[in-house]
Amino acid sequence: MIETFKNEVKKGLEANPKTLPSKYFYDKKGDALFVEIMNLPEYYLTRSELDIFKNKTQQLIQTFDLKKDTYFELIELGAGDGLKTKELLKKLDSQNFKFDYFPIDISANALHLLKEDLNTAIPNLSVKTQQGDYFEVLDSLKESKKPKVILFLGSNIGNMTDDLASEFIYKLGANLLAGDKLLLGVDLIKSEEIVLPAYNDSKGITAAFNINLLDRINRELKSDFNLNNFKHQPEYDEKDGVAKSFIISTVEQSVEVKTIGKTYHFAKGEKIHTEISRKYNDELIEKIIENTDFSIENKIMDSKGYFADYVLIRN
Ligand code: AVJ
Repeated sequence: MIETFKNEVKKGLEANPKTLPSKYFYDKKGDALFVEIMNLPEYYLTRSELDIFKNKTQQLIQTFDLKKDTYFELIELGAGDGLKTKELLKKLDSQNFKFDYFPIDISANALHLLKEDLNTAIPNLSVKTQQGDYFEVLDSLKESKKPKVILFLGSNIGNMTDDLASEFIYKLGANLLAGDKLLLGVDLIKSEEIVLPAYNDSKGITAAFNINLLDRINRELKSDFNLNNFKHQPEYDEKDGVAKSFIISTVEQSVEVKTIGKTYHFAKGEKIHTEISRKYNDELIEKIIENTDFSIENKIMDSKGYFADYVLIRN
């Protein structure tokens, strides 16, 4: 784990332009900052998808095309606090659907809290928490042959390049049977005035979230990044629909990473690319699933048209 982290940091800091992988945002402090981000007024994504789960639940359920007398499995990739999913679970439960809910997450702690919360909120519900890697868990669930609905919400796929997203969805399909569904929640392409503030909030929480990556490298890889000499900078281009986050070196400086045994030089104004947050439209989604075994069954949007939950069917 720490070896992979070290190798990826080394590779990123030796690349030109420099990069660091966004998956390393999520240590204990990063998790807490992300929870704060989700509650920011500027971060519309969570509220938009919650609007869908609260007010378009019946449409979602209809598209899943489930029989009330057939057991199915509802599997969530990266369940987190389950805020949105709980709305769906409540409706499925009250309409007497028969199913098990399998929340998958890397964080055992998040899963423990989610299970406790759901046990109180929906006592009847069968919650089978699965800690670990998505594909390892899916592989173990393949055996059951029960109809499956997979949830991948929150525009989490947006951190992947389109090629990686295609590959990811293709691999999901390989773990499913014909007729199974994939609910893919994605942020839609919209104007800079709406998107950019979501990644540059006025309280500086997103900045702290981004810069925490350097703090994590300091702590875990024994480096001496001076956090005062770096700043957060988001960029968004409505034409291609990609939001990017950078860390900018505000002065010329050198930083030693002890466990790598190297010193890295930064020019004044030099950028480290840390994240992409892709925004989508129908054309992009169609392109991404083109070489997978899925097709689009339905697209359900929030009332503002900011966010979409695409229901894909495994052919
Ligand atoms: C969790 C990947 C959906 O890209 O919008 C929030 C992460 N980064 N603010 C996103 C994030 C900066 C978020 N996702």
